[in-house]
Amino acid sequence: MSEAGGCRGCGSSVPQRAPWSLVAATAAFCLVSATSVWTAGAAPMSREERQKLGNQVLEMFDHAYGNYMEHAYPADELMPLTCRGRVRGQEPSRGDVDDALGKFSLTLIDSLDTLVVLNKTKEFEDAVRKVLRDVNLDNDVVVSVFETNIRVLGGLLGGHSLAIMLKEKGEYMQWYNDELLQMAKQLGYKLLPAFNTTSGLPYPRINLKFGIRKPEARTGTETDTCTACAGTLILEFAALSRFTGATIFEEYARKALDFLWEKRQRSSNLVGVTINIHTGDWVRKDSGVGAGIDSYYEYLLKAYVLLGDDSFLERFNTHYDAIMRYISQPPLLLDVHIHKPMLNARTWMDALLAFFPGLQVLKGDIRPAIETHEMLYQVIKKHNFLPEAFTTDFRVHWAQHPLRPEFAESTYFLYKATGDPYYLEVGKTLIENLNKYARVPCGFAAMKDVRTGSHEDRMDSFFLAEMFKYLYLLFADKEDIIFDIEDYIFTTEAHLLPLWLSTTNQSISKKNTTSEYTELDDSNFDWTCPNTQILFPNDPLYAQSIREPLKNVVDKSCPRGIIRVEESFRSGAKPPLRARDFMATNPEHLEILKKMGAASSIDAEDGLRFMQEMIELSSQQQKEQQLPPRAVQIVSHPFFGRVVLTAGPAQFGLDLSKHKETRGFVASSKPYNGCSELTNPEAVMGKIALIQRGQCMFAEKARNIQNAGAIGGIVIDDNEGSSSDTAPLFQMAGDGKDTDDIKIPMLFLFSKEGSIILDAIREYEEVEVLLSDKAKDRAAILKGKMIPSYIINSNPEMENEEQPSSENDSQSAEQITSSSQEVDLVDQESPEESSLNSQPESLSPADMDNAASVSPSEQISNPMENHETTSLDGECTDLDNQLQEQSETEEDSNPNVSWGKKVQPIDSILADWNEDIEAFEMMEKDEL
Ligand code: DMJ
Repeated sequence: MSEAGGCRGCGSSVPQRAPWSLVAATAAFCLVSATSVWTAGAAPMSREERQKLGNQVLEMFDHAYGNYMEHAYPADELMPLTCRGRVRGQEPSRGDVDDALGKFSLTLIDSLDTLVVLNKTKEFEDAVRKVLRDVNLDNDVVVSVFETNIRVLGGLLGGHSLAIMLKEKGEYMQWYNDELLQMAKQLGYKLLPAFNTTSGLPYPRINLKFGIRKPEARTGTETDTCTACAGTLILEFAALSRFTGATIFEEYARKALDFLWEKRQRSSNLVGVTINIHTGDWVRKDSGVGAGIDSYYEYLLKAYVLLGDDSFLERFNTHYDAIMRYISQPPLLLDVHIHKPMLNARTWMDALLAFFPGLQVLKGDIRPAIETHEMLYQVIKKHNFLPEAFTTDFRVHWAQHPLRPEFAESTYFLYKATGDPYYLEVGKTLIENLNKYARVPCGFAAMKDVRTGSHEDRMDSFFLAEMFKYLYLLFADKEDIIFDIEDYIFTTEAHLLPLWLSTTNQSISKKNTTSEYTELDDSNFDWTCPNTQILFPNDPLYAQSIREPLKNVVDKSCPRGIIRVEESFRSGAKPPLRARDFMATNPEHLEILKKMGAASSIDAEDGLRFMQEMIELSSQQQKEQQLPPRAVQIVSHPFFGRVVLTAGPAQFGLDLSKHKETRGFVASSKPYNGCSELTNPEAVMGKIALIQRGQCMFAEKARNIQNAGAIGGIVIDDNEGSSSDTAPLFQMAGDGKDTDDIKIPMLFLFSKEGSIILDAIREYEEVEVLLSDKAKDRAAILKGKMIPSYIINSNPEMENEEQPSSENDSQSAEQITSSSQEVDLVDQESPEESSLNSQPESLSPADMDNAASVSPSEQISNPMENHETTSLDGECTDLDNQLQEQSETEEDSNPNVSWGKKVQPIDSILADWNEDIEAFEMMEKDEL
């Protein structure tokens, strides 16, 4: 056993585990030395600027939290686009994501300790009272054990930890009597039946009211769970045990961890993504550090820090060695197979792995942390956010981004470890991007597609639990926080648990552990407190020197197949033959092929890899025949670019990815289906015509509106209720003939998105939109423009308010008109090669869908147009793949009627918008 549970050589005057807190909470052990020697590199950021950024974070938090409380509470989450609460059973089911929602005011509970970190003590006190008054943990609803543990149990415990801290300080929370802890205990007992398996691994879901396996429970038939789901309990459960003295929670969590450890793949020391909770067999044998596994590793290391049990550190170290041997291919982290760890299991990475550099800082392994973080930052610079998944050559694989906090988390830890102001600049970029692209009048909206800037109607609770904490702490000085953050450890949801728990109620620490452990050797503590080795000996540019070689790793990356990528990054050695380079006529290639599988095991592995790559490549090529999504952005008052709709492209007409966007007011065509010569050409002339899908070919509609003088067209789906939220991207095929004559851009909107435009016309009459391949920055849309009075006057809310002067009116109206950027039909470049092969639309709607929805094999667009290509001078150009998520639309059968849907009236939305516009204009002035 090491002294004090691993903190060797710590000063004896401090509590037993306090020095570890430096490592746990902020990695300040590095900061102490790093900041004091910092002399060069990224320009230091003044205290004033850091304060300004900290204040910006506070304002953003108020915007998110305030809107949740005003428009969503007591619902679990805010739907920031429709400005109401998300109540399970009252919205179409989104599948597993909804398992986080237990009708227990999730966002409020997840925000509790953030309020204290952000110095909002008064608001914290109010929030705790609300939780005690309103939250019911006994709802008949099936929830995820993992999510409920990290968000709700963690949120209650984090709230309790800071409540008792505040109470002790003597000013706030004087009335508090462990009520949050009592709720946490009640919830803990509700989760325990999930562990009723022979393995001790918990069921993935539980009914809060009825538990598991009773007929009313509607759960308990599952056989599998993810490794992170079973392995991310120990911090909360141990804290609950130690706070309350009820040992059962820690025992159960330990048992699950022991089982996972026993089941690790013994030759690679890796774990798979999913495991059978009854047999312990690995169900998915791929292994990485992202989705499905991430916080299992995190909790092993942090359990050691919090509980001082060497066995956790030993397990973590064993896994960490395996990760660094097989998965880490700096700067990438790539999934491998647990049985064949030299074989990559994927050609892409998921966004959840962005937490890993932060964990590496905690481990004290800074170099790979800096490398991976730098690579991720470059992906962010390219797409504004980290897409849910991206390929090894940094193309978008899954385009959503639900405002995940992992990258901010790692940025914070790296700053603490290096003191390098570069990481402050990174944080500043994150703040700017959130405000520019995700901020909406009623909160912050997840990105549906980082490439187009379109939004999803969701603001997950982790955004408040984690993002604002890490961003605020990044810019804060010690004195900006009312307690010592270094006395706490962050859970995976960034909830704060006090490190003094390590010495409280320790009785269960060693019970029930199934493995024997050898004493840890000194190398485990090389970087612990007090740090005898200076991390950056005489080199304040340490971090920068690691980042430098990776500066252009994303921009200069060319498409790459499945190879051990470290080869191409690390050495000049000739990489193995890649499927996409293979030419059947090349004798050298044929020779290599022959060798594969025959001679050495390396060749055999290359052969397998090659085959796998071939399969991937062919399916990828099929996908690449699809055009990427486009954006319809409403730019007129009161939207000003905030509403971005995901639109389907057309295989004919103006290609918006190659041309300037088209901007214009919209007008409905008559007939609405656009299938014959328009009877209202004067209404659509110079405008973007709205046409309904159906009755004739898309190309025919395009020709009819073009002949009437329209500068673009939007086809709106006639299938009521269809939405880009739930349907794959739809692209409009040509008519099988030459469509070169169609010069205007055409986009497709599903019915839900289409009705947003139609509703806007009903409300405001004049609606101006921008058709483009990617939503434009709102600042650019607004620049130099004022709101014309005729539009302001159309809003009854504003009639009594001060109006702009008449001089301004005429000027602004003119500016708006001239801003419509009409497409010059004569000077257009010739359109892309049109379809050769598309199927004619029939008259039946079902057949029409078949004709127009483009399955990969039916695609007929110019492949060069859609492929990621390498130009002659070696520069890579990027046209990303598209992949749309599909979600279920099944209804929850048990809507809780008392949780009424809160629909915000349009005029109150408008009032909010107006406030927001003012704020935005102020921001703009500030920027100027
Ligand atoms: C959070 O709920 C936690 O950080 C979890 O461990 C992983 N994912 C989300 C945020 O992305």
